[in-house]
Amino acid sequence: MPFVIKGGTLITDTQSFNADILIEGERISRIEQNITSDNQQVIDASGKLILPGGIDPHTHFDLPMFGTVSSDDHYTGHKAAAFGGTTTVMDFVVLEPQGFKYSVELWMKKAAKAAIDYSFHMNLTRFDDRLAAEIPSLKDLGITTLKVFTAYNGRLRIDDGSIFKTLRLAAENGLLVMAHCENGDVIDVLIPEALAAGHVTPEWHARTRPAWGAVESTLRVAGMAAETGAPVYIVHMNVGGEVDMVQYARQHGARVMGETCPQYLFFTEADLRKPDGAKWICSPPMRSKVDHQRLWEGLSQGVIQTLGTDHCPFFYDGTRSIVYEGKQVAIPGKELGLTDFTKIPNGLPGVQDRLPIIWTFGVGDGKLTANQFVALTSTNPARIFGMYPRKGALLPGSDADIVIWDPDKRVNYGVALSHHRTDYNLYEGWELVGYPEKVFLRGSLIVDGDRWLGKSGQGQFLKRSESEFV
Ligand code: DUC
Ligand code: ZN
Ligand code: ZN
Repeated sequence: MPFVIKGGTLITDTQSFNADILIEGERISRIEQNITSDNQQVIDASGKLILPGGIDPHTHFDLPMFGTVSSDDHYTGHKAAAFGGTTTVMDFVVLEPQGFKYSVELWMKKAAKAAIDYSFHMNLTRFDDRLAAEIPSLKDLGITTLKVFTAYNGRLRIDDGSIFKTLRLAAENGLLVMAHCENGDVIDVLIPEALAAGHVTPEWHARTRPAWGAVESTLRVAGMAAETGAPVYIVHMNVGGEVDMVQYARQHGARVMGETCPQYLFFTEADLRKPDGAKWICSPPMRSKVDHQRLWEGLSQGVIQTLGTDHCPFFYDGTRSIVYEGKQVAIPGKELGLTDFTKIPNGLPGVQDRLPIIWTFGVGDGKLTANQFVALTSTNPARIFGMYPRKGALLPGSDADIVIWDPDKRVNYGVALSHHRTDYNLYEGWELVGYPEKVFLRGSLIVDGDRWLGKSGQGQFLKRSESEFV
């Protein structure tokens, strides 16, 4: 049944204005002043903001790692995302020996329980002529992005020559390459040295993954992108110097874009030295306050285009169960590396936290405008990943993925409010101002305050078009 959201202030990537929104079926059908509502249900949004549903371009649900698995699957992670105002997520497909099609089908099966809309990126963790020949066929599967790694030698990394060839193929076929930038060779010298010297605590995770490696690797990949004319997207930027490199590349005409994640704006290497430092272990690691400042500048100056999460949660103590949807759940987690930091599963929860945290400390603290917030968390990801204007927009014809946002709502955030299937939250006890009130996925109300109305299987796979350079 059609319904009208009345009296709210619409926030897009470029404008803020008062209007009513008529939703018919799964789409927005009209956006106008004073839509009459004779037979329609009315939702009063006076005093509230209306945002396009968040798009998280970087998640890892149900990802096997170090003998365990990330503790949110494609249902629990989607549910958490929705509670934070995110209605589309993009997950990374593990490349199996059988090739792209097989790997994507496997990930599709895992994602059959989806509760919000989703799409995939393909990890390119091997490179040979046969696989290279298959790359153009990814578009037929609705996947227009490939992720490459300059670290994790012998596991996920492909060499620079193969990255260069991939960029060339991407330029020819309208695909976008995403790059995880660290220096794998240096890391592989430092880790065994640290272990041999008896350095086994979490802080050594950061000390063996130097910031300079991320900076030079970002420039290396940007340089190859410039040579080939391909666009490239640097994932999880964590060092201020990466912002400088992306800025340099863009100033010189290279089509380089980038993402950072909330954890890189708030936490430092010092968090790894806490007694529960394992909670902060992710790759790349947290850096310093100077880096936070440059990353915030990059966001506000348009050098960085998106805010993702790299959501990849593990239990802090997977020997103790939590109650999730009425059932006891325990999944081995960070305790696997109690005596060796290299065995701590890498990753953090964050898919629900992203919008409320960035609203409070980005918009609330005056670092970002509300329009930049929407651009970074929804519209730019939709454009960059070929989903605009179906997603990321408040326009007639767009999917009615809508968040009614209460800018005055105060919450004491943490694990009690979070729906991530894990036993901790990085923002425990933080005071937030601004929170989602209602969340709609293609016109259906899936979150109403603290009530979950969404369903497993309701999320749709999104076949994507070519990337836009933003
Ligand atoms: N980094 C993490 O910390 N976890 C999953 C994948 C990644 O790149
Ligand atoms: Zn990565
Ligand atoms: Zn990742």
